[in-house]
Amino acid sequence: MNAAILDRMQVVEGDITAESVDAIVNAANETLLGGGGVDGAIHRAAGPGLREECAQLGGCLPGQAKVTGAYDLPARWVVHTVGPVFEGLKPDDADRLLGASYVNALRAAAEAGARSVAFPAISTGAYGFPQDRAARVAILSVARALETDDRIEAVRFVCFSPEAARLHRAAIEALRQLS
Ligand code: AR6
Repeated sequence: MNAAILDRMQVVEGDITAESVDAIVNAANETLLGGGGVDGAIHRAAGPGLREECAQLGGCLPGQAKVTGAYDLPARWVVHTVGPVFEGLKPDDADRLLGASYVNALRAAAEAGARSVAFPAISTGAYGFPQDRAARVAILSVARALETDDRIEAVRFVCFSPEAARLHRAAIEALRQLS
């Protein structure tokens, strides 16, 4: 992997609702009507306008992504994607769906006009994806998407624990070794 691509990817530990990037990604469910985890935090911080706009969208399938405004959040847009529920899927199928969530969220953000995007660790909470496996899929799928799309200048992986941050940094370093 080209080092210049990896330099557009950054890992931080923190709360994604505080990120002042162009677009933050929400790990939503198929209804897009809010929930727990990062979804709950984003809806609480954005205010009721976000749920009203989401209610017009007709839901979202796993691996797909839809864009809304960001209301009271510092970002300009929220990109809602639905990751896979790990249990019950073949691991390869789960990987493919998780990768699609990252790639489609990135594309939707770019089409809205975003140049910087922040991601949470999609599917690694309620949806039960093993954290290390999810971090490798997240980093590889975003790196490949950035290779062919120069609209997005910076991607930030906003990790909610030191362990998640460590796993994402390790996945970037593993790709750097291949460059
Ligand atoms: N900022 C960044 N990351 C966060 C935050 C935050 N404020 N809060 C939690 N995380 P989850 P999923 C991390 O469960 O697995 C919801 O109810 C968290 O530590 O939020 O995709 C939806 O409505 C974990 O690593 O999302 C769906 O029903 C990661 O975000 C379902 O959960 C994702 O955990 C989606 O499950």
